[in-house]
Amino acid sequence: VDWQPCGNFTDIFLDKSKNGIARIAINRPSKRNAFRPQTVLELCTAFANVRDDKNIGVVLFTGVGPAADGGYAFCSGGDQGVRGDGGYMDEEGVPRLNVLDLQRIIRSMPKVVIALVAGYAIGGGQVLHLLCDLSLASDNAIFGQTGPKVGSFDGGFGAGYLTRVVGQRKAREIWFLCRRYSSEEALRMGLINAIVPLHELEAEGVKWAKEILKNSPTAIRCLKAAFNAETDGLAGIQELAGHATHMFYRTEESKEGRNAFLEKRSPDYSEFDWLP
Ligand code: 2NE
Repeated sequence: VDWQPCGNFTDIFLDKSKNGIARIAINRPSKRNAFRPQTVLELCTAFANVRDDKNIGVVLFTGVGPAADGGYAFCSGGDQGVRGDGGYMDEEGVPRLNVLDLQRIIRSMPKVVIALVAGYAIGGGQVLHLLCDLSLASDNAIFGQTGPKVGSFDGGFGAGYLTRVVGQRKAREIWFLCRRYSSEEALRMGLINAIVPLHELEAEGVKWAKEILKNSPTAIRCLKAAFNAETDGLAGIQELAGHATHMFYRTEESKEGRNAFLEKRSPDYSEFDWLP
């Protein structure tokens, strides 16, 4: 892939290709790609950049690896080294949980986000992989929660959406016992879409992305919002409705309303049918 580096980041990489794919990678391998507030801020910036780029339809979200000690990770959650009282401390000493903003951006952006999980997806990193639309894992991937061990939890998407994906029994097991699960176990419980040999992970992600990119962008964006609407209440319906409005604005019927207002006349909708 003809990756072109974009932006000026310290904790992540953002690359784009000319064929509609972007790659966002957490670049803190020595910390198993744990995120600090700066990491999350950069991820939010990168995802927002990709969301606004009409040439990009699919994002591959991954972690840089291996680390110097040979260890691989997608993400090991919040950096416990900067965890203060009330959140993860940023450079100004403000306690933050800004990963929740990132979760919402990934979930609501009208593009397909594919997690490429090589190594650990643990804690808040497991939640990030869960929120991606699709997840491909290498054969060395390991999934799990540590929240109750380290005095934390994610009771939002981390518990609720996990339950939708793996069911009540398994979700409670994952959070209450804090065990680690192999990629085979993750596949069996529906946490991931496929297992791929480690060194083929990115190539497989690109293959899935290319297949998606052959399809209708509008159908995909509406489907993503529809899947979200099933679980996200009014916020999910808002997304889907927003796409409907977006499409309606492009019709002659909608334009007639706008034009009539601007021309200071009554709108004439007589040529538009009341279809069944
Ligand atoms: C990820 C895991 C299982 C990897 O184990 P291993 O044995 O492969 O590596 P090791 O030696 O533990 O880690 C390598 C280096 O990365 C650092 C370690 O401290 C170590 O550093 P050095 O000792 O070499 O200096 N590291 C790894 N994860 C880190 C982390 N999260 N924060 C800071 N440094 C980290 C193993 O490392 C592990 O279990 N990590 C901790 C996972 C964890 O508890 N994450 C936080 C969960 S809470 C959360 O993410 C969260 C939430 O629940 C709600 C909202 C927001 C966030």
